[in-house]
Amino acid sequence: MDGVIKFYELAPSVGSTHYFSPNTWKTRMGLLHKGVKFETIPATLLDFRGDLARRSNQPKISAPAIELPDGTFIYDSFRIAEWLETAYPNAPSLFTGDGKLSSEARPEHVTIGKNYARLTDLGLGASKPEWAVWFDLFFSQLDKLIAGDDHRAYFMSDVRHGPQGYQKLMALDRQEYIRRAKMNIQPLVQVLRERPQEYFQGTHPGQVDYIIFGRYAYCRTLDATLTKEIWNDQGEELNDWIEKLCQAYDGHAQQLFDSLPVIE
Ligand SMILES: N[C@@H](CCC(=O)N[C@@H](CS)C(=O)NCC(=O)O)C(=O)O
Repeated sequence: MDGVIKFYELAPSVGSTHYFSPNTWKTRMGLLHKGVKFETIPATLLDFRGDLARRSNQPKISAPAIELPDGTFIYDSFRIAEWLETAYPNAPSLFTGDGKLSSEARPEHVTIGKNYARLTDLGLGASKPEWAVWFDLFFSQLDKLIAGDDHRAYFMSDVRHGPQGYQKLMALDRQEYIRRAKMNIQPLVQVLRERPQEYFQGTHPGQVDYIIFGRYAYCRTLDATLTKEIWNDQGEELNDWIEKLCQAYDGHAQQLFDSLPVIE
């Protein structure tokens, strides 16, 4: 593809590049996997609701979104992954986990890999409060990142979280959520233990890995100490997998993590 793809990353406030969104991380890793040249453009929640909704002519646009050189917008991390898979056939498949090119992949292999990724995406990869622990547990850290009167008003509003939603999220028993978050991680440790040295997608990383890594990155960008306790300290296998993905693509994720200020 000629020209650079624009990758709209979710920024917590104007001027901040503290990228925390689990969904945008899925796309960031997918773009790197396919070797796509892309330019990161920070956009706040209000930019998505206003400017980007207008320019894309897609009122429900959410983060992540990409804009192709011809002006076409694609949003939703899974839709973007499916698009990348077909638009870049001469790069490794995102769904087979065998390191082979998409053009060489058997369609049924891609379908199975895609179903596995989708199930993970709608499960551990999803952020819905009350069903997933992640959004709730890290909410008070995220709250500290959201700056600017307009952004704070929108972030705290009942439109986003339902009646008294913000107050309820801020008042949670975090210890109970930490316990449940650790339970969520157990299946991951187990799978890696059963298939030593492999990735979730297979012998090579794929969309399933990027979805899980997106969840990790969300935690890591909001609270590094708690993330170590919940993720890295639960098993050597998971710790090794995290390390491999942090160092992948010239240490892209590691560099981003290292550049973040600690949220006090
Ligand atoms: N399933 C979607 C979820 C996207 C999503 O919920 N993005 C959030 C940020 S992490 C968003 O942009 N929300 C817009 C809003 O709340 O106004 C995906 O994977 O792309």
